[in-house]
Amino acid sequence: MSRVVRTAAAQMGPISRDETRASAAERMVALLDQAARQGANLVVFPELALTSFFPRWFMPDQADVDAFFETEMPNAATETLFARARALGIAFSFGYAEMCQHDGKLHRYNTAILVDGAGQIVDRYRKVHLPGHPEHEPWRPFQHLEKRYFDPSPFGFHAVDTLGGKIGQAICNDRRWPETYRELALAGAEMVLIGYNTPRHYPPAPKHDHLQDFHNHLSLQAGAYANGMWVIGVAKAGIEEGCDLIGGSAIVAPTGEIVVQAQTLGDEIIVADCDLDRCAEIRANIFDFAKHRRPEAYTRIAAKDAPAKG
Ligand code: CDT
Repeated sequence: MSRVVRTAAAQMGPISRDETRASAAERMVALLDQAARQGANLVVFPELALTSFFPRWFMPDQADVDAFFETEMPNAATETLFARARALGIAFSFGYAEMCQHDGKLHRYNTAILVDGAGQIVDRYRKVHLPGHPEHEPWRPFQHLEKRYFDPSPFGFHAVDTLGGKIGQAICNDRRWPETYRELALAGAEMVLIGYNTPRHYPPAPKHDHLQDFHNHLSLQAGAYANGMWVIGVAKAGIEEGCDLIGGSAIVAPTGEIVVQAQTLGDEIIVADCDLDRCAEIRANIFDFAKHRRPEAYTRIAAKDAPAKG
């Protein structure tokens, strides 16, 4: 049986601070329709797809922060998106700011969900690697307050059975960490969906600004190759509230090759046929985990202590 997933990366252009969730969702429906016309079975949207990337603003009043969060999903703003995808039988994923209760406490996560072709949420992933800083740092031209506004996920990485294979998710900064891909590969993932919002300017190390696109693809391609899996990287791109976000959404094969890449910094669909059986090209050979992996030599990887210096 064929295990080809015709996958669309649905890059989104900027979302302004005053754009409503309903308007963002309407743009997502338009992208979904375009992907459907190209025969897609899966459409992948970016991180925090319903709002502007709000961690760039210091908001002393928690009520202003909470206004960017969703307390249920689907909700009034997204039910049209869910309904259209269900009618078309298309699976989709997108990121949003999630407020929820568990362990008797209120939590706020940077979350991505995967919805199957029948409209069921089959995976909910909360971001593990939260970048940035917890306090207001007025010297920066813009803030990156994910460490203030979100809880780091206690749930780790996982892969779910859907679309005839095993699919995993990660979010933005996760894609820079080799551990993300290896954890997902060990969970069996054959494809990883990764939305991102990446400013071109990195205030603590501005000399790397010209390398942002390179580091994006370097991470996605290395993760795909070293683990023999498909990686779908999807940007929110363009000048959003004065902040320059990189594009470069890409579908990367298990060989590490970019199969297709976005050409614009706006709303754009790119599509590729992702044959999950191609993972074996790498996993049955150079990265045959059962034959060649040496976990007994990797004990520091999961240890909590800081690594030795020098
Ligand atoms: N959204 C997100 O995780 N962005 C980060 C920006 C750099 S860290 C301040 C990223 O890794 O792309």
